[in-house]
Amino acid sequence: MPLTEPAWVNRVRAKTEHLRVAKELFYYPEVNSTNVVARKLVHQDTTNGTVVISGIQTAGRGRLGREWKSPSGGLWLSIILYPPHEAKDNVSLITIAAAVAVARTIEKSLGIDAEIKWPNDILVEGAKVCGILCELLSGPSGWAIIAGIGLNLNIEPEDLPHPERYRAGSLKAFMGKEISEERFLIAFFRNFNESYSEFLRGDPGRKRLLDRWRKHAEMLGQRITLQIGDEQLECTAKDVDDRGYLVVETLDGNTRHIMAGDVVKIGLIKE
Ligand code: BT5
Repeated sequence: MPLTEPAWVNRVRAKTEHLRVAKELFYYPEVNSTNVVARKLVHQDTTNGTVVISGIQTAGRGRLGREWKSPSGGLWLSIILYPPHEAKDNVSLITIAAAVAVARTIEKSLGIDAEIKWPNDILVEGAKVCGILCELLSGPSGWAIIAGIGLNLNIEPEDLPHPERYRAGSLKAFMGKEISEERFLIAFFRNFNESYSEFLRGDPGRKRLLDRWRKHAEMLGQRITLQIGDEQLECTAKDVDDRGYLVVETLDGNTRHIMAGDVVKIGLIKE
């Protein structure tokens, strides 16, 4: 156990040991990427639901090799899951489960509205406060999914990146005060546990999960642009299907189901 572990980590452990997730929780003051540490733990056959948290990431990763800025004050964590079946086909649904858990935690614990932008962004007032990176890998006990979650909890605005595509935001700035990591994490793990349990319940559970997702997805019904490889697609976001793919209607009236992994960039067209 690192000596530099903050006292709240043990208090979180005490409240999560009965859950499917975060029974086992490893805290590091600094790592390159919690997803990379989680990958090593999968190869050591760590238990289902194990969580890795780090105070700082020196090489945090986003989708498609993009950088994820991870200064101190954020919550950088990875959850290791061994879904019992069809893990390979369900990475998108785990992203949906994680997004629902983050959005519900922000709304229920902090009392502020959170929007989910498919596939993996959580926004508050249009600013990205959380990004999710789910990765699939094969370990000694079969397929594993690593759900990497980056939350700008108590980050100072000057430490946030300023991407040209959208704004980044810190939850502390929206609250106007420091947020308790302990309380936020306990609530998040409970919500994730609930979302993941719905996912495991099969069709009825997944339907409830997708309905919750829809409630936070302000983009539904809006005109959007998608960059899929070299293709630029202008369309209307209609829904998310039972695999977690985005259902869109193209300008010529056709319906397409889009897989997150194929999308390089997604933008909202303001009308
Ligand atoms: C994501 O990628 O949004 C997924 C981010 C996942 C991060 C977690 S932290 C724990 C775990 N360990 C890791 O190494 N990763 C996961 P993407 O949609 O590709 O967004 C990346 C883009 O978001 C970058 O190109 C920047 O423009 C922007 N960005 C970088 N850092 C940010 C931050 N802290 N807050 C908001 N936006 C950020």
